[in-house]
Formats: sequence, C-alpha cells, structure tokens
Amino acid sequence: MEQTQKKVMYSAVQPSGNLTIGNYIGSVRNWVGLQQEFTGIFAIANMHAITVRQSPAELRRRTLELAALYLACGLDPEGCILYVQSQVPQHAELTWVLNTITYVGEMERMTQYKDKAAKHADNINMGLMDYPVLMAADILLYLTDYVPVGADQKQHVEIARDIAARFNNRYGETFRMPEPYIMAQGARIMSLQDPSRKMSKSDENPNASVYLADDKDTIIRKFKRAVTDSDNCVRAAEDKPGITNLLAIYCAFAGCSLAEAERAFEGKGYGDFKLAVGEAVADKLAPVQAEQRRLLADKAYLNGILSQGAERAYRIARKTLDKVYRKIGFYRGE
Ligand code: ATP
Ligand code: LTN
Repeated sequence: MEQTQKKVMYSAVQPSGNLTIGNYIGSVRNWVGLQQEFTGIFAIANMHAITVRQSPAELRRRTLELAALYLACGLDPEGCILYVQSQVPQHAELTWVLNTITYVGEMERMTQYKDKAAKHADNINMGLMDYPVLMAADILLYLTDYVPVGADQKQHVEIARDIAARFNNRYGETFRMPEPYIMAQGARIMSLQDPSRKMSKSDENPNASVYLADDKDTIIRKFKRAVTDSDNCVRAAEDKPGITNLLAIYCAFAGCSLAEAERAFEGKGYGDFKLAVGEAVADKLAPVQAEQRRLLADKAYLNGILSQGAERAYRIARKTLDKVYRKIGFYRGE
C-alpha cells in the first residue's frame, strides 16, 4: 500500500454511455466530497462495459470523456489514483482465481444480471454473468475499506464481501473486508418518464434521463415533461414518486434539505417547481461541462494522468495478486 493512514475508498463507472445526473449524484459527486478523508482510487470500468455490446470507437472516446469528467467534477489527480481498468492486468487475473470460489447459482441470482439478461436476451454472455466477480476483483485488489456507489450496486459489494470471506477462510487472511458507502440522499435517482425505474445511462428514451452533457434548454425541457401526479402540491410522499424524485434531484443540486425544499415551494405549482429544478441542475452543470471541454482539448494532459494512475494502481494490484498466487500454491519460480 502507499504510505498513508487513511482508509481506502474505491469506485468506478463504466464508460458505457453518456453519464446521467443519477450517476453524478449517486457516485462521482460523493467521491469528490470524500477525497480528503480517504485515499481515493477510481477506475474507468471499460472491462465491465464490454459485457454489453459497445462500438469500439465510442468506447475509446467515452473512456477519455469519463476521465475528463472525473477531473471536471473535482477529483484531484495528485491525491487520488485515476486509471483505466484494462491497463492493470491484475483485474483479469484475480477475476480468474475468484471465479473458482464463486458459484454459478450466486451469479444467476444477481438483480443486475437478471435485468441485463432480460434486456439483452440475444447476448447473455459469460462476461455478463461474471460481472460481479470482476467487480469483486477490482475492489479486493486495492485492500479497499469503502466502496461509494449508488444503491443499485449494494448487492455487488455484498457479494464481493462474501467472496473475500470465502477466500480468507480457505487460504488464510488475505483480503480486507470492504463496505458499501451509500449516501442517505440521492442513492437512487429515478427515470423522469417512469419514476418506478432507476434513471440509467443506457435507457433508450432520451427524455427519461438528464445527461451531464445536456444544455440548459434541453435540461429544462426534460424536467418540464417529467411524469408526475396531478395534485399540484410539491411534497414528498410514497404515492407521489415523480415529485419525490424531482425533490431529491432539487435538493442534491441546490444543496438543501427536503424540508427546506418543501417549504420553498409551498403554495407553488408544478410548473414553477419543475422550472426551478431545471435551473438548479443546469446552473450546477455548466461549469463542469466547460471544464470537461477544456480538459478534452488537452489530450496529452489526460493521457499523462491516466498513465501515471495506471502505474500507481499497478504497483498496489501486483502486490495483492502476488500474495494471492502464493496462498493458492501457484508456481512462482525461485
Ligand atoms: P448502465 O445503464 O450502462 O448499466 P448505469 O447508469 O446504471 O449504467 P453504472 O456505470 O452502472 O451506471 O453506475 C455508475 C455509478 O452510478 C454506480 O455507483 C451506480 O450505483 C450509480 N448510479 C447509477 N444509476 C444511478 C441512479 N439512478 N441513482 C443513483 N446512483 C446511480
Ligand atoms: N459495476 C459498477 C461499476 C464498477 C464498480 C467497480 C463500482 C466496476 N467496478 C468497483 C465500485 C467498485 C457500476 O457502477 N455499475
């Protein structure tokens, strides 16, 4: 490990589409807030992304865009390690070992696997089923303490814990037990068109998600069209999932509590409220978008950050994998 007393937080996002405000609120924004307290290691999970079909040119472009976005959101490349998953070969190597202590039945029960298998019925590949094992390898290689993710990823962090415990039991203490780190607010932002489903970057309906790259007019239009109930009262409630979701988004972007937001919109109708949500989101995103554009114009800088990140990640990952190979009895020469 690098010389530090701080606990390690590890997370990643797949470069599988345009990032939504769900990804931002549920993950990247929280990493930025936690980077002083923890040693942060953040990957661009391109090996996970190819478990569904990707266009190679787009995958390559999105990888750099995501790196620029991590930086534009405020991750400090000196304090944190930012790297591309496929550049550290230990991820694939540890996955193979962990595969041998993971059961097919466990993987078949994973919610995300079931959802994605239903959605991509023509491409239920081994990688899609193995996705959680690769994610466990990511987390365990870096002796991670905390994994800040949105609520949908909790099950995957739990299976990583099960796999770690199983390995430690069988071969002796090797991995640290990671814990999911899920924020009380904004861990599950819902689709604007169907508030019973999570907002997702791979939704076919562009009006369901607000993308970090959307301009102000588009953002305002999408919120205006968001599906809500018709009682015209801005208040969070179980039977008002649309408005409850918009309130969560508003609080995350305006930086206020639910009670404050409800008070601010007392007596106001949905039209005013939706406009305010759109404005709060657009105003927060504008500087991030400008910074991302600026960074993308400087490819040499971005490549430098990622190659330095890959080297730092490699040094940690190699140590862990060496230990694993030793424990399981792999021949290592003399
Ligand atoms: P895809 O649709 O391609 O599966 P996704 O939008 O679900 O992608 P991921 O790359 O799987 O995004 O997730 C990146 C991070 O964003 C994870 O930490 C995940 O928990 C979080 N996240 C994704 N969607 C939401 C959401 N709607 N609300 C809060 N957090 C989210
Ligand atoms: N599966 C995650 C992305 C991911 C991840 C990780 C998150 C890949 N490896 C390790 C945390 C830790 C997702 O967000 N869909």
